[in-house]
Amino acid sequence: MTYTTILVEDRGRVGLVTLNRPNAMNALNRQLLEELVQALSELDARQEIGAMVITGAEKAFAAGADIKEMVNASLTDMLKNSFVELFDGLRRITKPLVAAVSGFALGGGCELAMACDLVVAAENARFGQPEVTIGVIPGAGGTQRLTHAVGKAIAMEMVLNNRTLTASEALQFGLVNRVVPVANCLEVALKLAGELAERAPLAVRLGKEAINKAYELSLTEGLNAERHAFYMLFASQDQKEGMQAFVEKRKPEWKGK
Ligand code: CO8
Repeated sequence: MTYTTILVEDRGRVGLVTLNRPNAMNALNRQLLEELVQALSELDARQEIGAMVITGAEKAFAAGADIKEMVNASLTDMLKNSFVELFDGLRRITKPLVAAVSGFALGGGCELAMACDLVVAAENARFGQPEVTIGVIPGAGGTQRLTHAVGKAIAMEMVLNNRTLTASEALQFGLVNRVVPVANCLEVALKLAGELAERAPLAVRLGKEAINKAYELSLTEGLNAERHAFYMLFASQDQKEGMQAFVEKRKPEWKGK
């Protein structure tokens, strides 16, 4: 499959997807979102790939949904043809997604970073939900995932008053995993994703699923789901291999089975 708005390459066992609309600050239009979800789904299906990294450019990870594409949209257009639903495709990705964020992560760009499982931020990263400045609100998680991540007080400031967070504030508020110099951002994200790709694939998949359930379920339901996933792994060869390798003091060899 050839893409025009993203670049896709293998970096060892990591699939790297680079948003590539340099003239539009990587604004997320329909085509980009379609290509992104398609590329990630293809990488997700490949056994030799264990994790994916999504990155942008040094100046902009992504400056939001494409305003020029939405400017004349009617309510009916948004309901019937909206590209915003494409975002849900990200939730179907089973392997870990690591965002490497440099520069602006605004609006849909911030939402894209938050839809990833881990975020490595460059020191120049800026996170914001500026939709209020163009007469709308976030539409792909910016009131939900953001509030879970940073809490009500900061989320209110960001969504209602366009407060942007620096990389170190984002780290302090729990929005990102680590902050690194701009020049190392992609390298650190690839290393992190490479480590995840070397771990027991079924355990990583079920761990991701279980953590995401914490957003949706009560504690009792969540603990039950976690316990069932834990038990389920005892049907895998990797559980036998992992525990046996520990007992034999050797490195496990994962099969993903
Ligand atoms: N959409 C379309 N084009 C954009 C966008 C955007 N979001 N952001 C930047 N561009 C374009 C500019 O129009 C400009 O194009 P041109 O050269 O043709 O005029 C080019 O990118 C470079 O941008 P600037 O000249 O503005 O660059 P600056 O360095 O001066 O400023 C900023 C950079 C601060 C990032 C500025 O471009 C900006 O404020 N951008 C808009 C940010 C914004 O409001 N984002 C929210 C958009 S709405 C949204 O995301 C809703 C999410 C809903 C769900 C998402 C599903 C995907």
